[in-house]
Amino acid sequence: MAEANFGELFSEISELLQKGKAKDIVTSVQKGLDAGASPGDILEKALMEGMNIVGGKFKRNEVFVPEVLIAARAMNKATETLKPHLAKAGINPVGKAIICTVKGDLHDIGKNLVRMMIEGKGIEAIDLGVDCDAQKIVDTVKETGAKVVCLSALLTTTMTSQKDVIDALKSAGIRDSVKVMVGGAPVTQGFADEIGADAYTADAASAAEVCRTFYS
Ligand code: B1M
Repeated sequence: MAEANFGELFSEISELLQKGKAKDIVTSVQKGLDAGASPGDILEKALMEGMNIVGGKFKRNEVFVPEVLIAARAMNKATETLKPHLAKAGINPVGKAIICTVKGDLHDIGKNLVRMMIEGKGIEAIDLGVDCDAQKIVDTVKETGAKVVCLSALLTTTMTSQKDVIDALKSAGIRDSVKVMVGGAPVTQGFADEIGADAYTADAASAAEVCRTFYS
């Protein structure tokens, strides 16, 4: 497929995502990869583009939770297909990082993207999933010796759970042994400073870059 034609394929992928066609989207993503489209472009110009359209419709009450959920499932299927291409696994990981979506929050697409990107930097990601309790993070830091904790929050009501994790690390006496990175749509640099996080980044690629600096 000629480079110029990827635009058409990206629109097709975006539409499949908006319709939640998980099976078809995997086929189209694979088609793009086979034709030489960059995995990063498929992610940003097709998948994230489609998810932003869904997000806008959700905001304007043009679609509702079930539609968003099936779009999210399609997004997760598509990103799983992209994963090996985005994350060229390092043979010897440079270190471990814990990643999760914080307590009360079920959004996992951004968190999964951050995980894939940090894995692409040769870091072993310990994914604790969504709705993750602060104590579970403390326990996992102690068990694994992970150097970095990556916290994702998508709701204004759950970003405060990022502070709870920092407080729990302090109470356990291990705050200084880890770097805490925060992110997610409502999170800002100002909020990160306020809660005493070590880093804030706006997107998954920057998160991976900053995360990697903590292992040098
Ligand atoms: Co929800 N939702 N949702 N939702 N949802 C939002 C976040 C919302 C903005 C929609 C809206 O109103 N426009 C709104 C939040 C409003 C607010 O608090 N400010 C909202 C709401 C209100 C809710 C519910 C309360 C709805 C309800 O039930 N009435 C409910 C809450 C459930 C809960 O968590 N307890 C809810 C539920 C859901 C679904 C389950 C239906 C589904 C999630 C499915 C899933 O994740 N498996 C869903 C979805 C899909 C969305 C939208 C449409 C898309 C989110 C997404 O995945 N974006 C979203 C609207 C939107 O964002 N346009 C919305 C794509 C993803 C790649 O972006 O996660 O932002 P994002 O990640 C980015 C960056 O933020 C960053 O990197 C990524 C890009 O590179 N990033 C980090 C993320 N984590 C990072 C960590 C880092 C660094 C960067 O360092 C550690």
